[in-house]
Amino acid sequence: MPAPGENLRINSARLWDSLNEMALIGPGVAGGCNRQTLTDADGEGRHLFKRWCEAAGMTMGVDTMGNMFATRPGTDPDALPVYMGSHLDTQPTGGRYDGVLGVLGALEVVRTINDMGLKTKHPIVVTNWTNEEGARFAPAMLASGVFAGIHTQDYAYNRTDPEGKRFGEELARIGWVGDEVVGARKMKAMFELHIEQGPILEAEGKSIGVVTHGQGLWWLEITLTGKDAHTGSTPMAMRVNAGLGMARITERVHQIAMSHQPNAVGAVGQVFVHPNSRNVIPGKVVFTVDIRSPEQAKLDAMRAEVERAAHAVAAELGLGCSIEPVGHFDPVTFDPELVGIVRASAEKLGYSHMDIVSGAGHDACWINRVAPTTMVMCPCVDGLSHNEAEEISPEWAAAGTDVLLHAVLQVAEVVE
Ligand code: HGY
Ligand code: MN
Ligand code: MN
Repeated sequence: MPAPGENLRINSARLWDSLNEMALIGPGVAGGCNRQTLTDADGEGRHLFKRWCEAAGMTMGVDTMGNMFATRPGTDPDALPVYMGSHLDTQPTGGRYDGVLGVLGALEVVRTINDMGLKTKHPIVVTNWTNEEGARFAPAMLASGVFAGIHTQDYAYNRTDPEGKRFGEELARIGWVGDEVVGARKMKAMFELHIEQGPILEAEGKSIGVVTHGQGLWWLEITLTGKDAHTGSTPMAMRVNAGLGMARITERVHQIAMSHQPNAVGAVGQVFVHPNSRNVIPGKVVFTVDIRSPEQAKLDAMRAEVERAAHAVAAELGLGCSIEPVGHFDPVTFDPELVGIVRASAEKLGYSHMDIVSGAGHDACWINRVAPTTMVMCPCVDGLSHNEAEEISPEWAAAGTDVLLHAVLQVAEVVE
């Protein structure tokens, strides 16, 4: 059976409607979303996604990390399935498309295949990975990491959120502990459609990012301990100020990233100040450094320099200093054959495209360890993401999903 022609396209209006309907669950305060993992809103979004998948004739499987797998049967039940998916959880001030486009775009691919009455040899599976963001429970990509054998389930279940709630208990509370053994599923291939979350594709006027690599990441949680004291009556020379230490280290992180340009980034996004009272010198600060590079040597060098700088600042200020890695993956090279299929699909469909390295981490980065994997990206406005003002156009969403459709049909092998 020849591969479907370039006139086969997804239903863009249906996809856009589904994105808008999902965005109503866990709404943000500024037009985006706050559907953090394992909250009631996440549970509600999962139920909606399950209803949609079942209405599209798929059967839903769930594993013990809450990863969701909706299967469209193939003509050969023994053939390894072709997976596609991403994540439905969002940042606390997240956008409507980060992750969600990859899950609902995959659903739209199945809806379109159904509309066309196509059959494929390989089953097709639409996936929602639990806790990709790592905002509530670090690290990011936690459940795909367990699936890929990076983390144990016990480690994951015992991760706690800022209120001390445990991942395993929260997953049970929302009723999404499945019965499948994590990682037991075998894949022919996995595709992840995702917004770029950076400015390159829009700036270059390209509709499709052919993702060849993903940059590596370290999340280093630093705890500085000083001494709570009065901000008014304590002489400057007597202060043991953990807040000052955090400020100096934050500046050093920026300088270290700038010293490794191009292809290096670094920042501090999460800070907990204790006791966080206006007139108390902080005796303890816990903050996470996020450093990334597509180049292994730069990533390793930045980690060493940040740790050296943190201990040096702590010594200057008489602070205690402990550093715990709470997230890490090395730079990723996606499957060249699948990358070629994505590129050829974009060309067949007449979409402008360019090769790109993913700046953000994705579940695909872990699944790449256990199955041939790659990604398809579409632009986002001003490259903005992890911000409620995140925006894409319906045309960009449709272009990325059209490419996903054709790439998946090629790998799943249309039979009639
Ligand atoms: O941190 C990341 O790159 C992703 O958004 N979890
Ligand atoms: Mn994402
Ligand atoms: Mn994200």
